[in-house]
Amino acid sequence: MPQTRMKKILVTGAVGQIGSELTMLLRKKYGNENVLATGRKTKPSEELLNSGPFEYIDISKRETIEKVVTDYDIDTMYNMAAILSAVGEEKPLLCWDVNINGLYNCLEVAREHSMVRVFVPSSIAVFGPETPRDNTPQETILRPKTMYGVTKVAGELLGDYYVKRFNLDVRGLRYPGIISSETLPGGGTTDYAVEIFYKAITEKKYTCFVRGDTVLPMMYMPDCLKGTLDLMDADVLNLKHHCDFNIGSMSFSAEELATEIQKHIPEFTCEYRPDFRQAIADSWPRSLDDRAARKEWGWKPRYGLAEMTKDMLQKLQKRHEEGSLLVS
Ligand code: AKB
Repeated sequence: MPQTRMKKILVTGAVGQIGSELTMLLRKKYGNENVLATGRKTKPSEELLNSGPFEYIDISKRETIEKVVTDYDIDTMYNMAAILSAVGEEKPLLCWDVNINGLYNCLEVAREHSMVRVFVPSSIAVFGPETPRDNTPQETILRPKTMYGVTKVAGELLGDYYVKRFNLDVRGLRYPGIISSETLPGGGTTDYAVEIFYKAITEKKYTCFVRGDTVLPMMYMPDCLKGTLDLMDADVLNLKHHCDFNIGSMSFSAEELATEIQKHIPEFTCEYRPDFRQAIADSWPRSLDDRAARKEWGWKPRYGLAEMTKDMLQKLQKRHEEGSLLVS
C-alpha cells in the first residue's frame, strides 16, 4: 500500500453536519487550497465557500467525481455524502443510490486514480435487534432493519473488499450519534440529541421524537473529528480492521440529556412523543466495545455528557445573542 502523504483532498458531503467541520479542520491542517469541498444541492456556508475551493458534484453520477478528481489532482478522499437513517426510510431508493452506487463510484474513481487513502464512514446503524445491545462487540451480528443500515453494512464490506482485492487504503469508523454546534444534522434518528440544544436555548422547551428512556451511543464533534483524522493518520501496518471500527464515547438516555441541560437552563422542559424513529433507535446498541480502535490506532475520546452539554450551550448561547443561530 502507498505510504506517501496525502496532499490534495476531496471531501464529498462537505455541506453536511460532519463534512462541514471536517473540511475546515482539513483546510487548517493541509492548507485551504488543498482541500476541495463538494456538495450535491445545499448552498455552502460563506465560511466554506470563502476559505477554499468548492464544487457541486453528485456521487451517484461517476463522471462528476471523475471531473473534480482530475481537475484538482486529488489523491485522498473523505466520502461524507450519505442519506441518513430517517430519510433513508422515507426514500429507500435514494438512500441506496447515494450510499451504495455513490460509494461504489467513489471507490472506483479512487482505484483508477491510485489514490493514497479513502475515508468511508460507517455507523452504529449496521447493527440490528439481534445484536447484543450493551458493549456491542466489534465482531458481531450485522442484521440491520433500515435501508441506511443495509447500505452501511454493504459499505463496510465493499471498502474491505477494495483493501484486499485492489490494495486501496480504505478506512472507516462506525459513527454513533454526532452532537455538534455548527451545522445541523439532516435526517438521522439521533438528530434529537442536537435539536434539543437549539430548542432549549430558543424556546426553553422541546418535544423529543424518542422515549425518554431511549439510550444511544453519542459523541461530541471534536472527538468525532479527532477520531477521523487519527484513523486516517494511523500506520496501515497496525490496522487489522479497516472500514468497520467501533468507536465509543458516551451513552445516555434522552431524559438524562434533558436533565443535564436543566442544570444550565432550569426552566427548560422536555416532553416525549415517539414517532417512527423510535423503532430505529430501539434496534441500535446502547454502548459499544471499542477496544480494537483503542489498540490499533489509539482511539481515546475526551468529552462526556457534562463537558459536551456545557460546551454546546455556551457556543449556541453566544450565537443566539449575536443573532446568528439557525433554528431547525
Ligand atoms: C443517524 O441517526 O442516522 C446517524 C447515524 C447514527 O448514523 N446519526
